[in-house]
Formats: sequence, C-alpha cells, structure tokens
Amino acid sequence: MLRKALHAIILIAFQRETSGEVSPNQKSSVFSRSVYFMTMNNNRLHGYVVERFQSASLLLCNQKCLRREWCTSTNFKAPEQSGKTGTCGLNKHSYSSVFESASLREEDGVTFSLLVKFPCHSKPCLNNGICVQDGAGLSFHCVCKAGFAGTRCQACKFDFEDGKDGWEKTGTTFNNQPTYGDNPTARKREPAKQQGDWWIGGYEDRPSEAATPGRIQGDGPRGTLTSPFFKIIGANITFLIGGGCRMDFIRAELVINDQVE
Ligand SMILES: [Ca+2]
Repeated sequence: MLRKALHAIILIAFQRETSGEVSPNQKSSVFSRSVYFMTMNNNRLHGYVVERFQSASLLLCNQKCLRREWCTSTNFKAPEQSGKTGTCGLNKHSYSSVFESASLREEDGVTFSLLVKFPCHSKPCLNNGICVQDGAGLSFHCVCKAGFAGTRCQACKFDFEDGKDGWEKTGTTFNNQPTYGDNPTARKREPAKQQGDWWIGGYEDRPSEAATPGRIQGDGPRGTLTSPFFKIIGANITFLIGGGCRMDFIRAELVINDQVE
C-alpha cells in the first residue's frame, strides 16, 4: 500500500509526438493525449526502471515518459546544485505492482510520478456514445445512444426491441410503432417473419402486447421514420425489410452524407 497519499497533480495536455519519422501508414498512430501525473515527493519506485538519463527538470523527465508507449512512471532525482542536471528514470510496470508492492521507498530529493492515462480522451465510444471513466482513470465504459450497442457503441441496434427512441418521425404513419408480434398472422395474412418481438409496420396498429391482435391502421397515413446517424464499419450492411411494391410510396433509403444511396 502507498504510505502517503499521492498529492500533487500536474496537467500536461495534448503532448504531441513530433520526433522520429512517420511513414504514411503510420500517421494514424501519431497521437495527442491528455494525461495526469500523480507525483509523490521524496519517494522512488525500485525495480522497474528501463531507461535512465540526465534531465534538466521533472517536466522534461515526464515529457520523455509520454514519448515511450511502455512508460508508466518516472523517478526524477533533482540536481544537488543549481546549473547541474538531474537524473530521470523511466519505469515500466503494471499499475497494481505500484500499489501492492513495497518497492516504493522514501528517498530524499527524488520525485516519483505515476502516469495516469485518461482513456476517454481518445473518444473511444462511437456513434456519439458517452465515455465514462472508471475508478482511477485506468478503464472506461460507454453509455450508448438509443439504437446503438456494444462495448464501444459500435453496433447498430435498430431492431426496435426497446422501442424507437432516437428515431425521428414525421407524419402519422409511425405513430403506433413499433408493432408487437406477428400481427399479420393474427388476421390470417402472410406472416411478418419479423426479428424478435417488435418491428416497424406502417400498415399495422398493435403498439402493445395488450392491444388487439391483428388490428390495422391501413395504408392511409403518410410519414417517414429516420434513424440516428451511424457509422458504417466494415464492408457490409444488411437490412430486414418487407412491404408493398410501390417505390414512390413505400421504400427504405440509405442516406450517406445527405445523398440517397
Ligand atoms: Ca425486432
């Protein structure tokens, strides 16, 4: 356990890696990130140093750590005389090893800095999902907007099993949607072959399990139902659609960058 609370926080925002050559296919790995170092004066972490060098300041020492993907903390020994350089040690370790071992020991003039990454800074949640940092900032989870699912909100969940929240409606066609169950079969028509219990059927009028099976609103109402914006990931996208043959009246459109595809 840490014997003293980590007490100081230094914000170093948007450190951008500028050294080294970057080939075209590596450009996406050029990063900028926001991090905190939690520092602890007069302490040194023993046993995890990978790189050691002379450094003029704690700030430069920690900046060097940011440029090493493996670096998780630093030990900086301040110069004993003005005009001299200090010593910077870059450490590599698991986070639990810092908190569980006795390898953090008191040493005058040495500052231990623990890098705490802020995982939400890279905006890992897709489709406007909200990133929520967990605990000490070492992990996160995504709160997905309606219609999306998955650990990164990467998957569309346009199956209407939880309603049609997030969809924009015009007109009256979709007032009583989604439809519960195989409503066409209930009135002895061809089966809906829907996915799950709920689906969108503009002709139907069974918006709850308790509503009368087989009831319809017919073809009179007009309207549109538009999904939230989503990101197409991968090479394929599939739809499960059925309906009449009048394209001028009934159709599904895939709109990409305001163009109907
Ligand atoms: Ca469904």
